Amino acid sequence: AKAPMRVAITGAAGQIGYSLLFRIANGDMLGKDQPVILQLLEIPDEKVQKALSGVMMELQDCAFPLLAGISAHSDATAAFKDADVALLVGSRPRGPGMERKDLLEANARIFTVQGKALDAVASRNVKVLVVGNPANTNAYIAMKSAPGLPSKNFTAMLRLDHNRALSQVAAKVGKPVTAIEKLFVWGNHSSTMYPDYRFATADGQPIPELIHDEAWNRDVFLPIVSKRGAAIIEARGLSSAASAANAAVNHVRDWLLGTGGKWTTMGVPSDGAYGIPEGTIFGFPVTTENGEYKIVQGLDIDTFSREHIEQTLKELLEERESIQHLLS
Ligand code: NAX
Repeated sequence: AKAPMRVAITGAAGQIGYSLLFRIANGDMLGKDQPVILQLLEIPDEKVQKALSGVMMELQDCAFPLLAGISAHSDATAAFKDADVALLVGSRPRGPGMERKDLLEANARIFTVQGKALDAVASRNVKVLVVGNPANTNAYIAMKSAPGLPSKNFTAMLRLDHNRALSQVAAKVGKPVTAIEKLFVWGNHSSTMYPDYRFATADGQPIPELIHDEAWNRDVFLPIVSKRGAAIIEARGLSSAASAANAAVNHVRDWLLGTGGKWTTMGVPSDGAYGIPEGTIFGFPVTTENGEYKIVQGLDIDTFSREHIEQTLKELLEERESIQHLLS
């Protein structure tokens, strides 16, 4: 039997955690033959820790065959000890009267601490996925705070945007999602991200030939994908949780187990591709193999795409600028 893998999850008593932990313990993320140990981190608040203990009781009550251990923590260096995978889900939500800048700063502090803790105690090859918003900038901060770990191991979640785009395109062309390939999303996980189906195919047929409608792309598809999070809050009274957990499972699964040549979307530190400054955590098309991702290179960027890529990059650089003084 395989040795258990250690998965650290922050914000474990939150909404996304309530879906995510059970999917991981069920083997959906690391495979049906891979035992897991869950190392859960939450804020020290007594009520939150109590809620976390309730989630742990439920995990036990599932009697998951692959669940080899669970622990709860309020300290990052304890939670991240020897972690093979770290899912940084917990972050500071926007409170009443809080400016965007305050939010960025509050999160910068959290992700500086957590980056340092990963650097100190996690596996030297820990794979980090940041879900907590602003995800790309938080991932950047964690990466910069962990100089002893490979930068390439710090990623941000664009997969929910990717999956949203995928389901919209599949519905538009009347094919199952499994028929669609080479679709992906550029940029920041925010309303500025840019889903791109110019290279996508459905059962091998180019999507741009099937959807011969620039107005649909611009006036329907882009707004639906970019405002989907808001539409869910409006409908449910709560933000996306099960779909976000599912996207996190998809992201890590593809990263570790490989896409078999297929493209997906990950927020990863730029290698300078497409004019995105090196180190910027940006949504790119990637393929994965043997636990490593590769940015798909050399795609043609037309004027419309360039504008959208520049817009999402600009936002990201502004976010970084506003927290830069907290790094070092
Ligand atoms: P919840 O507020 O339900 O849960 C967050 C949990 O994180 C809380 O229990 C809180 O106590 C905990 N937490 C806060 N600071 C922490 C810290 N320093 N260490 C450990 N735990 C801490 O939010 P939820 O709906 O679960 O969403 C979590 C995050 O995901 C939010 O930042 C949200 O904006 C973000 N999202 C990101 C998405 C993406 O695609 N990248 C999509 C979904 C989601 O909106």
